[in-house]
Amino acid sequence: MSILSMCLILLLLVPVAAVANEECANATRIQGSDPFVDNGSTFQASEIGQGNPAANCSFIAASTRGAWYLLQGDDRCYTASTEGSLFDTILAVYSTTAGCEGLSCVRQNDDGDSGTTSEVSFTTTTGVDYYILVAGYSNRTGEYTLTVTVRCDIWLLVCCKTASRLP
Ligand SMILES: [Ca+2]
Repeated sequence: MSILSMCLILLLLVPVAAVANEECANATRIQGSDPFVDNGSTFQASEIGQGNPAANCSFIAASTRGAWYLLQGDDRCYTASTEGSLFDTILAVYSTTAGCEGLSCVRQNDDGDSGTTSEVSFTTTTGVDYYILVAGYSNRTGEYTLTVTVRCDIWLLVCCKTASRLP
């Protein structure tokens, strides 16, 4: 057996590091501290796939690979940002009362205020789940930082008027 063959066999035997939250059903729950900060990589994530309800955000394609987060609505406004990420990200936010099959696009953003990372603000309703997808522009993947902050509790009405507009 050649060295090349042995290397190939070894490569096949080494398990590929899966992305734990690459599917909506396995979304990482956003809870605890404000801001909520999480780091990850979409490099090994699988493609969203044809017919996926996530595609009703127009920036998301069947070939999109990303990481999912779940925020339970509480009538407050939130801002999600990928500032600090190491690649050209996209953020998509969905609302649902029927889990991952009932996704409805709330807001999406490609480039926020700082370069090619993304930022979205949105208002939430108690009893509604909000799924946030961290993905890449034109199917790019890489290492990301997601920061979710509660936004303007005191000025809720003003914030929500601004945040409820689709981009
Ligand atoms: Ca971008």
